Amino acid sequence: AKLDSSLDYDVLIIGAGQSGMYSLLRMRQLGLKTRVFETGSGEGGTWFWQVLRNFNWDYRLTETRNKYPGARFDSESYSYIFSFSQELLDEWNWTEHFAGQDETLRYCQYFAKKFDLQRDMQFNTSIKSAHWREDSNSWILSDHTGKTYTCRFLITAMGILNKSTLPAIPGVHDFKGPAFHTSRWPQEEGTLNGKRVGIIGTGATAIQTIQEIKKTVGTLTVFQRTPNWTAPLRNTKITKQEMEEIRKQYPTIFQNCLDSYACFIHQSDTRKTFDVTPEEREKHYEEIYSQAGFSKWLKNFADLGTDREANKLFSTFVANKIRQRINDPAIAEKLIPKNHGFGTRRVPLEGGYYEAFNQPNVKLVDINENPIERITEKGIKTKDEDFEFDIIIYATGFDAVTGSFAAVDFRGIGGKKLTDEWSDGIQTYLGLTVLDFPNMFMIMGPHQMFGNIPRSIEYAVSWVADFIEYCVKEGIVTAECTKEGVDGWTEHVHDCAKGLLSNEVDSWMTGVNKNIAGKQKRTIARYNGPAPGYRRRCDEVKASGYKTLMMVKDVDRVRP
Ligand code: NA7
Repeated sequence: AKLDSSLDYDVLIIGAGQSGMYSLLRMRQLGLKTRVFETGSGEGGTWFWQVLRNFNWDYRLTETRNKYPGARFDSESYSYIFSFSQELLDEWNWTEHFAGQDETLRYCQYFAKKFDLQRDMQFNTSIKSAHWREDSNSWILSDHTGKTYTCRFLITAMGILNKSTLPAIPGVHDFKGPAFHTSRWPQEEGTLNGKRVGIIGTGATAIQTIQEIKKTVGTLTVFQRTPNWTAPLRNTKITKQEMEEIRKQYPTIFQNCLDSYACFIHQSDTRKTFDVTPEEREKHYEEIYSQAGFSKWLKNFADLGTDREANKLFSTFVANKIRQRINDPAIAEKLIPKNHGFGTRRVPLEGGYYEAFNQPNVKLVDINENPIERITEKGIKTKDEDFEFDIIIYATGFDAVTGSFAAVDFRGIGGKKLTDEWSDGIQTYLGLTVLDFPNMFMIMGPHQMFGNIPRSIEYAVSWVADFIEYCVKEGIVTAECTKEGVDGWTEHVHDCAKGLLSNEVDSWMTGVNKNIAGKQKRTIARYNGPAPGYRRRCDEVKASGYKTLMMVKDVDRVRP
């Protein structure tokens, strides 16, 4: 039975990635009539593809996917999955410590199939607007065709990195050959074989791409604006026997993730950099550097991210590792970041990235010295050189965190626009709700804990599901946060960010995207405090019977 027979659905969910899939499962378990809308033609979110219809700049291509060469986890595969079902853990076997995109997508598809999720999913459907209707305590959504759908509760599960951005460079549409963003990769095999390729960007995506395509391109020219600190991923295959061992370790793995600052498997060292002797320090640096995954970042001394001198020491250590791998010292210096310290931006992980620059057919262009003037019909024109390419790749990142919200016309009480609500800075309550947007819950919305995202997703979906269950049981028709709650939470989120070196650096994590007019300045877009603290605060709200939320019961509504 539906909560309200006048509505089409009890719950609507935007997005069929991991957040949307798990939300659907939980809503179904509550017996609620639920539907998921997804722009792409299948489930899996980031690990599938995003937009088929909304092409504007890669219009020459018919089928593209977020499947660039080398796309894979930088987190341990077995920490990047759902933990709630023993059956899932028993059935699924990983073949690599850091799974590639294919394997992760297969996991998402397996998950959807296992719980028969597709029957409540509507693909190739872009939600364009979501408006709150005060008279009926409900949401009305409309899709790209103008079709509308109504519901009591709305869950946004749109992901934090899916609205890709092209560089704001003159002539970006002028190039006559294939030019595409990494997340819209054309699927024809061998696209790059023997070709003259130019790539703009040196973020996590570019690094994964470059180290893979260096093997097949004719020539590769890398346009770098800001070098990133990157360190070896050290990926290996998982044998059957090893997988059995991992399976036995799952409870410990998930507990470690829960206990750690950002939900990762690695525990930070409790010592500070200058608490130990230089010999001990060097030994610890070597040890974590030799390990796989984010160990160099997350198992570092406790003050890596807060103490400038401590950070400088480890940065120098990594710089020397980089120098050892590059033949030309001048190129090595260009690839070593000078204006920010190790770990103050998301640390991309690599396997053979630096060696690409030892290849005679790979060229590094530092665009600070030699700026790009424009994209031309034949390639890229810089101040000093006119490059001709067969293909241009834009590894230029995303309109992160808020981009997917800006793409939908969200209206709350009194027609208030969500973009207006956030125009002077993001404000939320728990990162899960927004003032004057009743019955709307955000999974991986701003001011929420991100870190190891599937861990954060699992928590956020559970919190929201528990709250919706409470509303259903109590006959609550509207639930919303208070101004007081929002102010307190926003202040807390800002407090958590104080003293972190990462907040002194431009990156998508500090809300900066130089290609977007409204994102030139740093903001606090994510929860920077420890994940256990984030969860404790949300748990407290639940334990208090959600006293900090304003709720209206059905009986209140019908009262004269
Ligand atoms: P990122 O990390 O945002 O990287 C984008 C890269 O593109 C970065 O090197 C940018 O340089 C560069 N960029 C962007 N615009 C331009 C222009 N106009 N000119 C030159 N260079 C430009 O995106 P990714 O896709 O690599 O990674 C995003 C996340 O996805 C990643 O953290 C993972 O968690 C998954 P900049 O640094 O801004 O100078």
